[in-house]
Amino acid sequence: MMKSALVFVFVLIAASAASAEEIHAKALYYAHCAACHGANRLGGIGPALLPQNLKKLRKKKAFQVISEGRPATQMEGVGDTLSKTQIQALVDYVYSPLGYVPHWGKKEMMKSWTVHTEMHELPEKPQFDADPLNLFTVVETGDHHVTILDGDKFEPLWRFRSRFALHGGAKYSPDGRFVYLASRDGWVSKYDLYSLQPLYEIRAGINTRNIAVSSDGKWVIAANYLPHSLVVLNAHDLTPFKIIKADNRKGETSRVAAVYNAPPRRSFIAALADFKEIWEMSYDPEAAPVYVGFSHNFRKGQEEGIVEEEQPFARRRIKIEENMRDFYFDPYYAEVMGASRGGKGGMVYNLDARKKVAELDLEGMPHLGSGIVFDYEGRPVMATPHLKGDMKKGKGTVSVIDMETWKTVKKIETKGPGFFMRSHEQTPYAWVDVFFGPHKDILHVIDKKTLKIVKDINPEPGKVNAHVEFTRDGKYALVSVWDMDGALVIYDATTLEEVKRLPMKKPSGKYNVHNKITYSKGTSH
Ligand code: DHE
Repeated sequence: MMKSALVFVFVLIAASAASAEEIHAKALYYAHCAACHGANRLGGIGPALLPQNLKKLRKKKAFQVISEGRPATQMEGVGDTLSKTQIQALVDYVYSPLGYVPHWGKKEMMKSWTVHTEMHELPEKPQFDADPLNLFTVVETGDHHVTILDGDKFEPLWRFRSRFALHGGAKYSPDGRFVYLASRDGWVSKYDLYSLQPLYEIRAGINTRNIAVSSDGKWVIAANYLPHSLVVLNAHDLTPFKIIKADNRKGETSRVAAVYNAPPRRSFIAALADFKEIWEMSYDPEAAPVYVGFSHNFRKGQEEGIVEEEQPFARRRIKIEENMRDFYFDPYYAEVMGASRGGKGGMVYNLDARKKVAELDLEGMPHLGSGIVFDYEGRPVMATPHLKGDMKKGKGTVSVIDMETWKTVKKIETKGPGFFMRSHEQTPYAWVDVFFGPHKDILHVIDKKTLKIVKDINPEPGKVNAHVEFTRDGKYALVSVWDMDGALVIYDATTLEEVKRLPMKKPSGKYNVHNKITYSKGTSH
């Protein structure tokens, strides 16, 4: 009681410039929310309550959660204690920007570091009969759980509670034994797929975009919106190795849009959301130095000195003409295709020459991150759905681009904008969902030889049916019924007939171990 009174006084003094409503909302926040969600809304045992972290939660729903709580969690409702006006004040407060970029250093990270089981305690072999390379990690966003699925029998091996709001693809160690997952709240978690248990967790950021794992299995890197940073973790136990501030030479900072592993280059590539730059950061022990300029001594005429950025993970900056929102690599990781933030087109940069080599006819927000590659008429092409289209009329596009000439081969008309696309080397078809609009329940099956839609599949009419992933051999396609009362529906990838249905809670992405670690051309990386 004493403590909350003191905090209240502190808030009043600290917020002297704020309006009466803001002070009131802050005081309510300190009294009812801060213990779990952190004094500065940065998160604690509960998720961070910042506009960036609440993007997926409508204000109306937030009002309901604050009033009634969340079932099966520690979140209790305050509907009996607070008035509707007070609850609305809390909603408005948590959706208001923080106004500064919070600090999240090694000390804060290490405070969150959690050890469930140590690496040296693990068995050598899988503790089950299933093919460990044909497992799927299925993220169920409905109740924040993850299912590890046997990809031969389509039976769950393990279901566990995940961190709040996982986002982005599951990433595996190069041998497929360990899976790494990231939450929008910045938590990175490592699990052992042989013994089906959690190992380590750490909060690498306040608002995280995605993670990538190096090809030597030594590093995990997280791209953050908050704070403006990339964080390199030791893949072994997830302890922080290096924090790379996302700054330019003028001292300005940027959000990091995404980071990916580039296997042949032995480096990570990141796109900066607020700078016209892409960065390449090498983890190759033989990496050449990255020169950043001359020392001040040289300029004063005293002593010549070239300044290098410390390796590993020194940043090689590639200047680009427009900020990249989303990107994709050619199969050799020599070139990077980017979609501009304005949604007006695309560009290709050569990572060695550090130059633009082509422009792409890619209007309408292509979702490059979910692009796939396959051979068409003897040439590699890349296919990507577009997030923009005519939702009301049910019109969308999949663009198919020749990866040698960078010309558009075909724009396939779809029944609405799609989010995810998938194929497999062993299947003649590419599958794309229609995530938005009146046909959101349909998935188009496209013949890779003719680039024509040959069938529409509708696993559950009226619901969003989306995101496909193939089994290791490409014989089965797994589709999500994206609903609280949802399912994972398994199709024979040749006959296109349903073979099994498993009930799940809003399953979003699913990731096959083999397809991911071999960087299959039909799946995301
Ligand atoms: Fe995602 C992957 C960014 C909204 C579900 N999404 C990714 C990746 C990025 C990204 C950078 C690649 C991560 C990786 O695998 O390494 N997503 C964005 C956005 O900028 C966007 C449009 C806005 C935002 O809120 O961040 C966005 N994404 C969504 C959603 O609304 C989705 C549908 C539901 C959700 O869970 O938030 C969603 N994104 C996904 C999924 C993947 C993903 C399922 C993994 C795809 C894969 O197959 O690899």
